Amino acid sequence: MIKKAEGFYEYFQRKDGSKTKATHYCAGCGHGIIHKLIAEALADFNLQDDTIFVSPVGCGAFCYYYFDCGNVAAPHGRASAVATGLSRALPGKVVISYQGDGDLGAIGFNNAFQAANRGEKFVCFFVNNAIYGMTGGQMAPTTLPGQKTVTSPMGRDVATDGFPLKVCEVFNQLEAPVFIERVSVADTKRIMKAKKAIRKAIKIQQEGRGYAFVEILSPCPTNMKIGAVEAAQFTINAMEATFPLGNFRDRSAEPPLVANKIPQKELSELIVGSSTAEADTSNFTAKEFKFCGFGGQGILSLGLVLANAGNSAGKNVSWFPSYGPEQRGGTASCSVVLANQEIGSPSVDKPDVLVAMNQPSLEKFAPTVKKGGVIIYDEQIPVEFDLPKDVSVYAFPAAKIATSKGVPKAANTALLGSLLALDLIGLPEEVVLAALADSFAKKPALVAKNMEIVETAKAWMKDNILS
Ligand SMILES: Cc1ncc(C[n+]2csc(CCOP(=O)(O)OP(=O)(O)O)c2C)c(N)n1
Repeated sequence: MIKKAEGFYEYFQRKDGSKTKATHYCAGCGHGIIHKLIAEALADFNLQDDTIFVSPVGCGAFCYYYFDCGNVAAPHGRASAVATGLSRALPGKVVISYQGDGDLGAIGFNNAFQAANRGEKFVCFFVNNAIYGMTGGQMAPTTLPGQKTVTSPMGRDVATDGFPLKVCEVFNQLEAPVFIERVSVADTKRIMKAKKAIRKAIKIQQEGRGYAFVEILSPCPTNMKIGAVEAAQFTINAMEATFPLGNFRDRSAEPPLVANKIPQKELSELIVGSSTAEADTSNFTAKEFKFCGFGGQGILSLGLVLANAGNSAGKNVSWFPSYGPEQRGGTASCSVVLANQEIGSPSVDKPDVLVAMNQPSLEKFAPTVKKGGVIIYDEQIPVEFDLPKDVSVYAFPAAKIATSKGVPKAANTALLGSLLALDLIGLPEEVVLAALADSFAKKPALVAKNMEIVETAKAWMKDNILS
């Protein structure tokens, strides 16, 4: 029966809010047919409420106007990366990445290739029309040798433009994909085969079996500047010579690949700093720190001491360094999170505590500190800007204390002492000091001096701030 697929919305919205029953695709274009095959499958498998469809940039950019399921729009070339995130965050859901040959084969190739190589659990529908459609008919990675486009007016020259990218053949070299097939929607017989492959790939998702890839050859009469019948003929006669149809792989009946299990002990040896401590389930408020200064001031090591201390105390921890382009002297910062619960992002945009060792970093990060948070900076930093009013700010003589103890480079250790004095870490002091001592494992002679600096810093805080 010829009717609109039930997986579509009843009316298709447009940008201006108006509604229509027609798609935006040109006559003779394959996108509409492919949409219909997918929409039918989603409805037939009762999957609409469990599917997230990732629209690309390209002619398929408006998929979210058509498919009555969850929808997310990805930037150009990033649909496979977005699909990776969605499928990992929402296990058990069906995730569909829909991408053109410009989108997947050019700007997004590495994203798509790596997702396939990792065997992410989503299906990628790759619409190969041998041209950039939406932008007006430029040469795509899949443009055929000799094919004229607006950017290859003399025809694609393989000597300068390379050969058409055969994505199925490339992906077929990878271990992880479960299903790879190339189909076409250029005539009815081919559409029936495409329908089967599309349904199979979606079923594989429904069953959680792994990565599926379906390349669909699709006519683009508008950009090829030919009629719909000729475009279909071109797709069959010319495109199939370069992109032969067929199934490359179907491992859907085989048991899923299982990662080599690494014994727990070895794993903890592999992951630097992995803890054998019992997970802490006590009442602990997650804390986010930002340490910043010049490269070489020990900012990253200071963050690492905190992260290692948290690790020994059974917390979830993250330590996320950020370097300027220079090796020494450039700005460096690191974000540290200590939490009982799993850490969503290691990047700290709004720290509870900011420790700043140079002026540019203090100026940059001070406004980001959470209301009610704390800023500690070296008192030698000239402050020629307003510091936030709704946080506690301490100008602390870190460099002075370290220098007075004969180790000017240990200002970072003095700052650790100030954090302990103000009880900003929330971990037992002995755990923090043990992590500090560990950080000098290769220079044990420095441990005692650094402990002394911590004590002096704490004493200064007690005498000058806390008394
Ligand atoms: C980062 C970025 N680069 C370039 C573009 C321009 N752009 C939009 S769609 C497109 C190519 C689309 O071609 P294809 O993926 O083959 O899809 P089709 O339109 O043919 O279906 C390009 C280059 C963009 N939107 N964003």
